[in-house]
Amino acid sequence: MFKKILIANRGEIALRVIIACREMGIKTVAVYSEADENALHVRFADEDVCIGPARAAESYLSVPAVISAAEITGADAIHPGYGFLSESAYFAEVCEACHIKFIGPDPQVIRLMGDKARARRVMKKAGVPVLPGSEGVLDSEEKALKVAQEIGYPVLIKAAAGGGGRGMRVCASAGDLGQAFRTAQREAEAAFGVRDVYVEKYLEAPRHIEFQLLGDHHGNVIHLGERECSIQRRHQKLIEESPSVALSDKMRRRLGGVVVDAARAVQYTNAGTFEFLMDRDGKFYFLEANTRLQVEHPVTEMVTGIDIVKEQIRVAAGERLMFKQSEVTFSGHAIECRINAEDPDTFVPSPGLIHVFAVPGGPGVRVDTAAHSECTISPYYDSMIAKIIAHGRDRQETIARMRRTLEMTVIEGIQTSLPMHLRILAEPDFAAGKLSTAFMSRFAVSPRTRTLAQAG
Ligand code: MV4
Repeated sequence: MFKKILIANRGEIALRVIIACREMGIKTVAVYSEADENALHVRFADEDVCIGPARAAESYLSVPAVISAAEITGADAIHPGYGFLSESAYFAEVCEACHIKFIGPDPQVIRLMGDKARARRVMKKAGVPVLPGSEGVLDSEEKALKVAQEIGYPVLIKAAAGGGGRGMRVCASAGDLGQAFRTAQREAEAAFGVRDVYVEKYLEAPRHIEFQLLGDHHGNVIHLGERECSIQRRHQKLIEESPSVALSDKMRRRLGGVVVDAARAVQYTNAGTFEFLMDRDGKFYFLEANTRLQVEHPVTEMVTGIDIVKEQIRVAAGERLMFKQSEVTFSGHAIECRINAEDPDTFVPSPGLIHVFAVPGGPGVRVDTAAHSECTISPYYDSMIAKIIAHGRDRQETIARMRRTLEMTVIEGIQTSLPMHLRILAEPDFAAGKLSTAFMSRFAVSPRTRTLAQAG
């Protein structure tokens, strides 16, 4: 087992990894930018190294800075958390070359899943259902037109290097395909430096459901069920839950088996998430795979009782998964609300000093946060302040638990998305489990109050 792990991240996820390491008796190294000198991840790590200025490009995203910190402190592994370097195949390769274990899948698997068109092709071959679409990337409008003709409109043009909603263009008819194709290529080039795009049938208002996977280096792969993440706006998830009301036990077993087989086929190791869209007929289509620990992993931990971060560390060290599929059981229901520092009406980020921060605990409540009273939410990083996770016997009890927790949460000094979460939880459609990626459009900001920052 590792003796010392460097955490190449900040905020709540850095704390989450430190928590797992402490319980496993592993020493920790925090890295931090000049903006994070007083952050809790620095306080709770056994050692800490300042790796650069506030700008992430010069600190948390700097491969030489992070690797140097690991070498200086003698860390034998790096946990990348989410965001930053977590899905960089290059970073994983550099770690390997430096004999530092990267706690995540192998670089080849990260690279495969990073190319969405290739991932789609490989998953289809492995028996995972995908949406009708192109076989791979399309190098001309003519070819795109031909595919669109075959699968029928509307279609979605997606960047092969994209994901998370960046570089996508909906196209309603042949008349606007040329324009959409060229725009998508240009946006892909600008955002990722790669202009490759592919085409898929466009699904209107689907559910977004993802499966959590774990794999070890002994050929074992298991799934930990699904999370429903349909409540999002602008590709930022706001609320996640497990299980999804849209899945029966039978469907979970069936689809879980399909995902596990596909992961085995690509020799997937460590933690991963396979994202699906579900249409109104209950049919599932693979979207993309995320090769990192995800923000919403706690809802899965709450219903399975499995510590995903500890399993990541164990399998990276070459150990076997602690659980067989038959030992994975699901208990109750869990919901996570991501509390952001933002104006609850306009969604504009609201960084600054938090004077008072208090979240009641109580039965079935977990709070993952690096915030505290008199802490500062920096404008340099993402605006998530805390994840509040409620677990209950069933969905109804969980919702009641979440509502009482949010009502009794005090965050003073900055604006937060707490009121928005309470509005969502009060929606009859939410209580009824009638969710889709279009759910949040009912809270649309009127064009008059929209700011320039939001207009994109
Ligand atoms: C889609 C889609 C509809 N049809 N693909 C958005 C993020 C990226 N992972 C893929 N996304 C979508 N792909 C087809 N063929 C709708 C979305 C989508 C979405 C997906 C998941 C969660 C929220 C979303 C919000 C808007 C659009």
